[in-house]
Amino acid sequence: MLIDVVTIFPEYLAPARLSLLGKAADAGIVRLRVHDLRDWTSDRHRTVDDTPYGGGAGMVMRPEPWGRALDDLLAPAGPEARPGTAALVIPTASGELFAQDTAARLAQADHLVFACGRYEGIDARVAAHYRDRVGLAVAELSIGDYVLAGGEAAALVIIEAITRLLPGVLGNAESLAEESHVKPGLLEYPVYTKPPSWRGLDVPEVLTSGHHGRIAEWRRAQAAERTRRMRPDLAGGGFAAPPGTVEG
Ligand code: 6GU
Repeated sequence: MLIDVVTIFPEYLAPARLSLLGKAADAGIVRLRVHDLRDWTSDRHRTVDDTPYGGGAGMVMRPEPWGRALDDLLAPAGPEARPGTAALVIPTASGELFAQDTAARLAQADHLVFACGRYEGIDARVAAHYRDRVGLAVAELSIGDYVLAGGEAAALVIIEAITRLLPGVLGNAESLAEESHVKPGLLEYPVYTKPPSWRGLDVPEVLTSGHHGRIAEWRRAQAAERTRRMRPDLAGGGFAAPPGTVEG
């Protein structure tokens, strides 16, 4: 998978070179390229933003640098041409909520281009152009109900969630199936390792019993209890109010 990230803060993506994604890159499973949006500006000041039409606070990213950058990255000519499926990901607080199923879907693409906006966001014609005129899959994604200063931190989150799903990236394929949010609506059970007693807290007896049936049943019950306690909105078929909801 080729991942291109366009941002006005290329250094922000440095952590993506570490750990899991770093290993995936070394193994040739992922290629990550980070680009400075200002390389596609044409004025002396390398301007990327302007005041919003209709008024209001803050600045909006102008469409022209984005159009030039995305054209270059999405439709390279000659030997750099890429067959296969590409998608444009635009992290934005006003996007669709990013979740495990979104990660699994995006993990099927062979080319992802992330357009990281700053300020009040990117001129809306950019998403419209690539979705409606170019016919590209365009995903405007939010990573949660809070406001970040830009799309870079969200892009890091989304890239990590996607790349760990690629074949060969995780050492243990089983850990993919077991974890929270893969079994829809169920959080992961609590886990323990050595020592058997730590500061007076003992590992639950069932886990050292060697009885695989009882262990599986205990884990199922713990996962259900934890889900009810931590995420009542997920438990019981998803009809409960989400966390933070004030009832009455
Ligand atoms: Cl993707 N971007 C910004 N700026 N804020 C967010 C977000 C994204 N997801 C949640 N808040």
